[in-house]
Amino acid sequence: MVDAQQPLVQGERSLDRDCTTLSRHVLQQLHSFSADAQDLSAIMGRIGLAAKLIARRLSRAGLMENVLGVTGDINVQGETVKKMDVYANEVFISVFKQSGLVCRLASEEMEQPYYIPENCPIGRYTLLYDPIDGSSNVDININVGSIFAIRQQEGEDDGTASDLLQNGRKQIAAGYVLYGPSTMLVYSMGTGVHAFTLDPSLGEFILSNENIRIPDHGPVYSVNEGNFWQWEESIRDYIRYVHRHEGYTARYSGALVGDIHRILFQGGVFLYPGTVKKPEGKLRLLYETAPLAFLIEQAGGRASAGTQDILDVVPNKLHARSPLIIGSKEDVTLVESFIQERDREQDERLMAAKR
Ligand code: FBP
Repeated sequence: MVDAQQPLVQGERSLDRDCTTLSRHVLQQLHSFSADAQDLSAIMGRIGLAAKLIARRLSRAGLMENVLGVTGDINVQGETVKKMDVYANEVFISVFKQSGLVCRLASEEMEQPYYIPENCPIGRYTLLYDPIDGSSNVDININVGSIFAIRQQEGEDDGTASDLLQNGRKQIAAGYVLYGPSTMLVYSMGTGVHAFTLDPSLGEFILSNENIRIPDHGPVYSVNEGNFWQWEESIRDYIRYVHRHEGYTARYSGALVGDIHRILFQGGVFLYPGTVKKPEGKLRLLYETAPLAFLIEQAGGRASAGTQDILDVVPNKLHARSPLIIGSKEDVTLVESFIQERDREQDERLMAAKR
């Protein structure tokens, strides 16, 4: 007779771990088998299925016709669309059809939210996602990712999805998938950050890291220094500082998810600042910066737009952008201190000019 209180022996421990799938872990996190908990567990299960389908396509892309390259279209972001962007976007829509779970899907690749009529109004959840993050890496087989967030629909939707234009604290879950040497899914339901690794032999995401904590400081700074001359002086000051101080190392993969994954485990800071021409920067708030801010804050880190936390930024439109400074709390605070210093100097100059 097995005594459940007895510590699991090695065999049983690995068996128990092997059985800790994503959907089961969500129920454990929510400490409930309620209808809502079952729905969220099912939603995470479907995100896992989308990730498996995309990982399979990426792993064989080089051997298949018509999978890599561009479609010739320009998306709502003004960017050239990759064939993998379209495939991955459709995968996320397909896995939620006939689910009764998600009524709306809002994506980097779609100007307006996509409604799944058979899921509305019963499905009160909205999935916001970037189907392929790091698109510039896709055709050269370097790591890419998917980013997702789940929000609850508030009130009736008149077709504008205006209830989505709220700050990131309205997210009830968020995470990313990293398509790297192994495929990993990292998520949070607001109760810590947990990572799963896809076991191809099982076809299941299995728990590999639980309650991940980001170091308070790390050596990595991750930024596209090619934009140096387009930045505000404050950001240039920070980069000059890391150039002049021991203990810093530059890492920039071209895929936000890959850079955030490194910083989550090793510490450091990722920056995509605004530029003089585009002060709001490049990255999108609702399906890139806010989901990652939710995750990193849950891991004990910080995410800033420069003068306020990313999770407090209210989008003025579905594809709103925001500057991003994210990672270890000491490093994010250090970058902010350069911005505050410049703002203080500017205020002093303005005051002096008024006298
Ligand atoms: P996509 O979602 O279109 O790939 O854009 C986001 C992104 O590729 C991030 O993953 C990455 O950090 C950044 O843009 C790279 O931008 P840049 O080439 O300007 O450095």
